[in-house]
Amino acid sequence: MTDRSDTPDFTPYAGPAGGWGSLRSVAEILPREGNVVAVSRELLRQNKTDGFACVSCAWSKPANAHPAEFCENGAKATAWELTSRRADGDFFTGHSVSELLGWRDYDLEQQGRLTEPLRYHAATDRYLPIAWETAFAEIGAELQTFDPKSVVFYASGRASLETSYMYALFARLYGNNNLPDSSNMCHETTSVALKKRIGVPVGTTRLEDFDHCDAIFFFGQNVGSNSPRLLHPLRSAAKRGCMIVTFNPLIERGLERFTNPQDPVEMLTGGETRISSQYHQVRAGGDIAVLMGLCKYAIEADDRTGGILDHAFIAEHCHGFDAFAAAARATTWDAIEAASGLDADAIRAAGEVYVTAKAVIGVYGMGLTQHVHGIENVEMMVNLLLLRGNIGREGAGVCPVRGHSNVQGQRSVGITEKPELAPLDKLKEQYGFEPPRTKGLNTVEACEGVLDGSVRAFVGLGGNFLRAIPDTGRMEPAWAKLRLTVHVATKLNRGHLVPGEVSYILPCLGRTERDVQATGRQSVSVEDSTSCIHGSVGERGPASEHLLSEAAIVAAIAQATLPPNPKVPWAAWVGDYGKVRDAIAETYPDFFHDFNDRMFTPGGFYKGNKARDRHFETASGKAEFSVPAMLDAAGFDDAPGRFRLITLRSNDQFNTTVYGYHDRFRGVKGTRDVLFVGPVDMAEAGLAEGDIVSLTSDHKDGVARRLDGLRVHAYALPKGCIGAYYPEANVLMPVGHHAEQSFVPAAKTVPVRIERAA
Ligand SMILES: Nc1nc2c(c(=O)[nH]1)N[C@H]1C(S)=C(S)[C@@H](COP(=O)(O)OP(=O)(O)OC[C@H]3O[C@@H](n4cnc5c(=O)[nH]c(N)nc54)[C@H](O)[C@@H]3O)O[C@H]1N2
Ligand SMILES: Nc1nc2c(c(=O)[nH]1)N[C@H]1C(S)=C(S)[C@@H](COP(=O)(O)OP(=O)(O)OC[C@H]3O[C@@H](n4cnc5c(=O)[nH]c(N)nc54)[C@H](O)[C@@H]3O)O[C@H]1N2
Ligand SMILES: [Mo]
Repeated sequence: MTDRSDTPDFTPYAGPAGGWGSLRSVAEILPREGNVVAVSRELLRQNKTDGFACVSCAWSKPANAHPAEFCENGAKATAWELTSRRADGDFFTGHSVSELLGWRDYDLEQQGRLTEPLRYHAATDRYLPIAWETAFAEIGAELQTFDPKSVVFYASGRASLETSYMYALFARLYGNNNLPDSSNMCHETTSVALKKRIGVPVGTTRLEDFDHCDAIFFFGQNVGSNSPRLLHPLRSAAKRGCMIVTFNPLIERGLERFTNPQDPVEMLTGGETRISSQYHQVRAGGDIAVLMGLCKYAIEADDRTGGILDHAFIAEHCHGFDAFAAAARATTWDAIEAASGLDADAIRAAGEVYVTAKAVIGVYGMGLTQHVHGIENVEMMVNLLLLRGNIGREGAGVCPVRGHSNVQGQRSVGITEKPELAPLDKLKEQYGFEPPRTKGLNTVEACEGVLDGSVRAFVGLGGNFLRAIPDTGRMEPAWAKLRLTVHVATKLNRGHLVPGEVSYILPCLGRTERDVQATGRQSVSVEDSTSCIHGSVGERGPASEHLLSEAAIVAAIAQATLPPNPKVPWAAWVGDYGKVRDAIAETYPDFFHDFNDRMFTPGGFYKGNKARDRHFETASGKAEFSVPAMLDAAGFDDAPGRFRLITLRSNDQFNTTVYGYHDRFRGVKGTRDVLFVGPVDMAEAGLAEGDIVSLTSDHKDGVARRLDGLRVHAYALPKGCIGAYYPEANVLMPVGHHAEQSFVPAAKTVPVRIERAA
């Protein structure tokens, strides 16, 4: 059953985010996955202290959880995991891999949960069931044959802290730091920029700050679809008069208005809360300019009247203010208008909110991080907040909204390609080995390694790497040349269907499922976007009796690959995850002391954050102002016929997982093959609603890349900006087009041209 249609419907959506629409959407999705009763029961346990941590986004989980502490998309993610469908041995016997490669992402995952370990059989071009012991023995024997430098250990940000710790240790014992994470495509820009400027790689805001701020500056994050639970604190803030100023090329419904589905009065009276007090449709890549305009406004107001900037804070805690202030004064409004696509008056109106607000939170997402100059975007956000001392006090702070439910946590327990971020000396002492000290491969470098043949093997702890990365058209043929691919997964996806010479799919338990090991029932833990650690216990019976936990799979591969080391008790760890937590506490005593005792603290236990306490562990020992060398984050010039393609998530997907073909808030029904184009651009390019067009790459490397069969849909977008869905559009993204320094693919400004069908 699919809601895809050959005659898709485009009708603007009139409702708010949340409200009856979200309940209806959940009600439509649940029966599709079967198991309505079971899923409904599980939803009541979601994000509760004694329940499981939602498998969808990483937004903070309150201590006093609402009876239904989930959102539309969290419900979909849970239903997706608990589906009654199964992609079992018969399914794989019945379909060749080449055939499945022709299926859509939706249809692949719709086959349901994987039930048995599978090995690729080249002669019949099929994945066929195999015994776990055989799989582990073969994978171990293969891994022993490689130069460690040629093997990549990827993690998608979902696996627990326990599994992630074991996985990172395994890679280092094996001999490399090749530990790219989904974060490398996501908030690595944040980790690099914030670390450099305020000394911590994460946000400084806590959930309770949303009760005390009087303005929120909201850049490039689609709260209604991607972190709907954040709508609750935003709604409360808006209701008590907090100003929310939004910058986004698209008008996203969740940032306009919201009806709380958990508020009976709002639901029954059709009440809704207006979220944004100002909404500015900045051009894609225009945020450095916007933020410079806001800073200029504040600095010049202070020059005129004094009393605007927090000079005491700047003097005591900041470095580089004078140079930055001079640069802001020298930047002209003309230049700001040209790069941002906004009127100077609009930015000044936002600036007035900033200078009058006592406490300001700066929220942002992929709209800032996924650009060639994404680092400068985040640095400018820091500059803005520093001007009025909006870091390190109540109701204020920087708030990157993380993606995967444990993506921040994976970095906290050693999944990083950067050796300086892992406590290598501590690991050496704890486990008696010489950890590798050379830098490992990030996602972009791993892709380059696959293209040039220097990467020979890929192990994926979850995710859909080959579909999420850029340049999928070039990457897939190169990928097939790998010697070994191993995927630990819950559902079939396209990345599994380009097997290396030797290839395995290893099916694992999901977080909602009961995990019983030698010492009994196990729990795991995750870290949310605001640095709080939560325990999580799965309750449901496993999707298949053959599934193993991720922890057990990682340990078994490690044991089959590595020489025995009595200091690394893989079997004991798998038997009792509490022992892994003890090991984590020993490696990271500052953050994880008394881990087992604290893991079920309501609201999570807080890791602490030095910048929040105004201890800035940067090169200068102070928070650093920085002067950007450019105002346009795109990293390429405008040219006639060249568009900035924004790759978008629909309201019916979780990354590469497509739940359905509706994007309710954007009024799209029945298709994902859409090109959103602004009316002026449509007229200039001679396009009409419904025209079928292609996009071609317009990157400086001259490589031919194209995506056919997109239906033009008129949509309010700034001039020169167009939108299409990820991951379908990834074929247009050059591997080399990424944020400088952080290497995050620049998915929000991809240079393309529109070609009309012949
Ligand atoms: N339901 C659901 N939830 C999810 C996910 C999902 O796919 N589905 N994914 C998870 C993951 S891993 C992540 S990282 C997060 C992603 O969540 P977000 O950070 O919200 O990411 P996107 O949806 O890619 O886009 C963010 C917004 O940036 C805007 N934008 C694009 N370009 C620019 C720009 O140049 N400037 C500004 N100011 N805005 C811009 C877009 O219009 C869009 O509204 O969500 C997580 N949660
Ligand atoms: N063009 C473009 N590209 C992008 C982005 C963009 O905005 N635009 N966003 C980027 C971002 S922010 C991210 S985070 C990446 C996402 O990249 P990934 O994290 O690699 O991709 P996902 O789609 O989240 O992975 C989905 C798969 O994870 C597996 N899975 C689900 N749950 C579990 C589990 O509990 N355990 C295990 N082992 N496997 C599980 C299933 O098999 C499922 O098919 O994509 C990036 N790519
Ligand atoms: Mo992400």
